[in-house]
Amino acid sequence: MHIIRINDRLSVSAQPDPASFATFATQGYKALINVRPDGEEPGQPGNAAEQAAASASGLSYSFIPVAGSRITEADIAAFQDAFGSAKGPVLAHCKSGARALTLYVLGEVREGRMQRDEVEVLGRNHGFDLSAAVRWLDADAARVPKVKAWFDVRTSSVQYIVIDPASKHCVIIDPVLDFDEKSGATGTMNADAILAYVAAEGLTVAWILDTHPHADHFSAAQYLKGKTGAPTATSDHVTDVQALWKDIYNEPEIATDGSQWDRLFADGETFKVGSIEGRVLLSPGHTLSSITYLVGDAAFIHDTMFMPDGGTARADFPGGSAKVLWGSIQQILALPDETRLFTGHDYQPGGRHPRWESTVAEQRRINLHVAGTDEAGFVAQREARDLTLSMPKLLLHALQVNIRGGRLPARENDGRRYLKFPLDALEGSTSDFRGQGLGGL
Ligand SMILES: N[C@@H](CCC(=O)N[C@@H](CS)C(=O)NCC(=O)O)C(=O)O
Ligand SMILES: [Fe+2]
Repeated sequence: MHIIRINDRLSVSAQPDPASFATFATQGYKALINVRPDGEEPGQPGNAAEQAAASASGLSYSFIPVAGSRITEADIAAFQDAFGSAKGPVLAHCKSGARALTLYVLGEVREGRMQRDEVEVLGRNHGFDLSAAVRWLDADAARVPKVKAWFDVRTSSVQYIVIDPASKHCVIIDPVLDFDEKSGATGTMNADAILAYVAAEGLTVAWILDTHPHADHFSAAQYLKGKTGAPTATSDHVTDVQALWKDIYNEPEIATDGSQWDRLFADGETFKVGSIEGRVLLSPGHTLSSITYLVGDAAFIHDTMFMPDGGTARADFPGGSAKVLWGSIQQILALPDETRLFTGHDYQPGGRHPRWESTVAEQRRINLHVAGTDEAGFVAQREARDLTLSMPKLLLHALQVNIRGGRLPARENDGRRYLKFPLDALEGSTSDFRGQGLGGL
């Protein structure tokens, strides 16, 4: 296996033997980046073996598995992060070295340290054909709308800004209001990062959109409305979710008419992001009021499908249905093959870095829960899996904020806000007291 030195900081290679990692460390390498999905060919050592060998040799290790045809912005950012935080020279590998070098040059061009026209020359100088990297850059430059994503590590949520470059109008989708359940502290770090981007890029926020009442985090829609003046919107079916949870919380003062949002979208309704049309598709199953936003060729599919290696969302919350979810997924998969699909969560299967963008064609072909099955098979598998999942740790915290459109409960006479938890109220949910059922006190 031949190591190709690209510059002082980076070398690339074909698949190394983990037994040589200790030698790499003595040669001065500090970090190893494995860009190769497991199982590409027989005999490949794989992530777990490489991680163990790297750790035994004192090398830092990152797993950024990509197939050449499916590189996304998240992969490029993950490579730049791993490369940028390395304490010295980095050895990045895939099968031949080409994908590792491709991820590197795409990041360098996007961050302005290299020109598009230098890419193929650099490749040729080291024996690689980087024409696919140039095609990726050209396709990316032509993509409308532009999509910028933020991954929230605490809740594994993905928040988006969708931009019409011509008018600089944008929409914000599924922003997170930070919450630490141990201390009861709320925070606006995620939302403020979005606001900073809006300001730096000179964007006008046209809409603040929620795809569904989230069960694992608070929505920052109200906070962002206060800061930008932009209207908020969600599905008109949110009233059904409000009615359901108002009873669970026994909170008679919560309005269940959706008046907490500026607009409620019916299935098929449209809105504008500058000159680009956005369309709403009702996508229930995960919740009663889940919707997909289709903006140009980009669909924000939230908790229907995750990345293909993560499968699909659970369907066991109050009002959820695996059968209904299957129908919503089929509707998304009927969009044109090249439609970009942006998911709402990524739980990083196998410990890979966070990813959130796929295409209809990819999901149809390889989604873990969808490809090669039918409705009955999907429903059986989904329901069986849901029986094994605990409720999200913030379910009871989050719903009482999110059915109020992201408003925290009103301050009480001491000036503080309080959350309220019903005990033994979620009939049929899987509790961590598995097999012992809900309490009967
Ligand atoms: N461990 C997470 C689980 C969150 C969760 O249940 N997420 C939903 C989407 S809101 C889901 O579909 N999860 C699928 C899965 O965990 O397989 C938490 O406690 O917050
Ligand atoms: Fe969800």
